[in-house]
Amino acid sequence: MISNRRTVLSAALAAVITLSVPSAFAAKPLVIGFSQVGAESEWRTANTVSIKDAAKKEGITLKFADAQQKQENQVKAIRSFIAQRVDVIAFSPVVESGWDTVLREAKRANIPVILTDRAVNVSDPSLYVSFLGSDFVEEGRRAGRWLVERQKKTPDVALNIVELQGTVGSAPALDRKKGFEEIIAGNAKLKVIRSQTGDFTRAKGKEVMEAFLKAEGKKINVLYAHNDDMAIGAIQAIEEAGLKPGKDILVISIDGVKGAFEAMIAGKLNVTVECNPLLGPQLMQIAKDVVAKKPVPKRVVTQEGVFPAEVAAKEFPNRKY
Ligand code: GYE
Repeated sequence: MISNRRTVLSAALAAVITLSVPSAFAAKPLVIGFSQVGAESEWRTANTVSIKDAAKKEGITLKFADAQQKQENQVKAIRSFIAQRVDVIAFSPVVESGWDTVLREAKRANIPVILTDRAVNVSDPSLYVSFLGSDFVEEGRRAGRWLVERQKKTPDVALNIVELQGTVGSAPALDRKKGFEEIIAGNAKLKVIRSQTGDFTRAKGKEVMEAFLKAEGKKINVLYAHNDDMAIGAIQAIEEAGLKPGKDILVISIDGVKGAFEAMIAGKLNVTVECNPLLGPQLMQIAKDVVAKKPVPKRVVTQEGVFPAEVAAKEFPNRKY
């Protein structure tokens, strides 16, 4: 009798275990805490949509925090993700430095960190598992190479360049400046006469271009903007000053958003160097692999092209952002 009851009990227990254990694992969705830079540009908007859509598609719970372009907000968001014990922390660091402390806290809590889009400058590379994003130095070089080629059409004319930099201390601003300078260095006909930040926004791009025009007037032959939004803002300033963007002043920018293609079709922008914001699907894959303890690459570089105004109308229907 007693042994019979035991058999029944243990059979019931086994049934509970077999039923509950696998389903408990299967039901637990992956939780990612993501700290986004902000909503400063068309690029950023496309990046946010890509990340949210990819998480949804994969059934991943995404805790999304917008830092409004402030590092302190990102640090707070990361600390709150640690407190909530998310499975993975991902973020696009607004600036390169100042991350050691908070990333050490994440490491101590055993939460893997994935960098998307922008790099950090940390003493210990084990503070993050992977960095997914573009090669910004190469983007700067591509912008420079376009100008060097263009200059060959008028070899005797010296070109005065003004530069609109991205957010001070951000990886894309530092690297796009560096890559561009590397290519134009040694070319006596190409000279940057003014360089200032426009914080990657249209409003700031316009404002700073107005100041450049006030100071240098018709001396300016070329504008190199670290993103399309600043170029689009600056184009407005150029027009308001009675000049023709794309003709009186050559305009070069980076990102390849739809707004840039429209400006090229209108003849106001000469070239955009592509920077792909659609990082969501790759980010989710890396996060899943990390949690599954699969090896992940330390660096994943996005593939990109260059689009001069001549191909803009043909390419426009293919653009996804
Ligand atoms: O180029 C700019 C955005 O980090 C690559 O940030 C990104 C840059 C992008 O605001 O438009």
